[in-house]
Amino acid sequence: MSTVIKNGTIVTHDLTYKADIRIDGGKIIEIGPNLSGDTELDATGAYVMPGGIDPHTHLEMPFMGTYSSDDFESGTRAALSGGTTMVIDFALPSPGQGLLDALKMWDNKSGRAHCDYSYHMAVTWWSQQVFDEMPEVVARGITSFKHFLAYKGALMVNDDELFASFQRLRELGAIAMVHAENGDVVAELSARLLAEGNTGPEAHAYSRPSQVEGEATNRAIMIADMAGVPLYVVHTSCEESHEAIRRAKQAGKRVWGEPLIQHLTLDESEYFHPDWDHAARRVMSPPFRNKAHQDSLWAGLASGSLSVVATDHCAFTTDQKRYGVGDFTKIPNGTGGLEDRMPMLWTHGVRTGRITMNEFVAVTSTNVAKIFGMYPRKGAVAVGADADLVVWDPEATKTITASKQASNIDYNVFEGQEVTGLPRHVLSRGRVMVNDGVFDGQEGHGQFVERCPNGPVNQALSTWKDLTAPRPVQRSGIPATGV
Ligand code: DUC
Ligand code: ZN
Ligand code: ZN
Ligand code: ZN
Repeated sequence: MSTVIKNGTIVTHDLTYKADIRIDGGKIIEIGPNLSGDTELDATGAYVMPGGIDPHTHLEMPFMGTYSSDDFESGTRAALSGGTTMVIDFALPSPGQGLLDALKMWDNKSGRAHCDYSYHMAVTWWSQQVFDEMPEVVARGITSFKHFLAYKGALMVNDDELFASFQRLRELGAIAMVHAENGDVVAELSARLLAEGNTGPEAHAYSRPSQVEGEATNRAIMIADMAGVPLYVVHTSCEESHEAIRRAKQAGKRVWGEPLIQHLTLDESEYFHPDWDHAARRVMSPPFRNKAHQDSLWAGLASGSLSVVATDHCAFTTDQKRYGVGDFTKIPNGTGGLEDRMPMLWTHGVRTGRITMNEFVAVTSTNVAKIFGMYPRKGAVAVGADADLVVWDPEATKTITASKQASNIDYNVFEGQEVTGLPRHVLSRGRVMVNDGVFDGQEGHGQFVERCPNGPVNQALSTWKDLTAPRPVQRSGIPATGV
């Protein structure tokens, strides 16, 4: 029983051409002219692209005294509704908890997913146990490990721990990831702001200036260089961080930056909105920035110095945001975006001419698959690849509104935005999950995707010297006698 997508224009990260696609057994089995199948999906006037992959979500995650309110069911329903066919979520051990124990917790939640998924493992503390459990995590196909340089006293790791973890990852052929903000400075600025009576959501932005991100990004890049591990910097939001990544790339280091659709399209003025709820709903880390930083991020996507557009989808209801009334440091950090990433990037990126269609595919899908060791099974329109596809209608429009979203929260940070470019059909391993714009998913259809270590791009940095190799001893430590 094959399915054929007919009359569309295929758009990949490097090619645009007219052809039909035949799918069977969840895979693409043929690409060519005039195909027919048992079921046909019409792609007239549409583009057929690899489904989006969002490498940065936090579904049902315990955080800041509560749980993010989208779980694997609502989160992946939101993803598919917007043309995203895979998510990589963060398995987050609480400090003191083993990595394998955290993985069990994530396995218990992810069974409800509509689309395929993987995890990154977070390293929220450092110990012999964490060191010992890392190989088994990699053996399970989880080949990327995230470190928080912020959230002091909770998730933050110090530089000695970071260096130890990075060296271990290099041995295992895994990728290091960082949330790059200087947690010590953020803690200091936050305490000062609160003492001055600056308790509202705008103080969240004051407490995390772009310098804290630039400093931490550069520090992580240098430590990764000394450890010899490739580095992926999540939610790159500012020029200082982008500059550090550009410089590293120019020096031949394997470092990638990931702007979020929120940072590309929303700015810091949101925090000065007179309505407390409006501002608090947009509190996330790093905070939204000014137009100059946004321009820097768009330039990075066009030039290739930034590689991926993600969401950091970590949604909290207004009631949850209100935990922080009177103390901005208690507002749960996070915003949603899973359903809106692709239409927002198409509208503000492709339709404005800032990026091409092929670059759109690269930054929403193919680059993610390549960096995280699952290309060409994912992120490709090619014979043998999983049939995770989106039939994209470039002229379809809607106004984004919380009342029609899949996400389990009562607002949307993009409320009222008109978008042009929407999925007509979305397929997950060949099963049609969105049909003519209507969601028709299947809870539990999603499968865990094992990823490869030592993928083609996962090599040590070009400047790497093996710091663990013995160093020559030049002379004894004792001065010669008679001097
Ligand atoms: N930033 C957020 O805003 N939410 C989740 C975690 C993070 O780093
Ligand atoms: Zn983060
Ligand atoms: Zn995150
Ligand atoms: Zn099937």
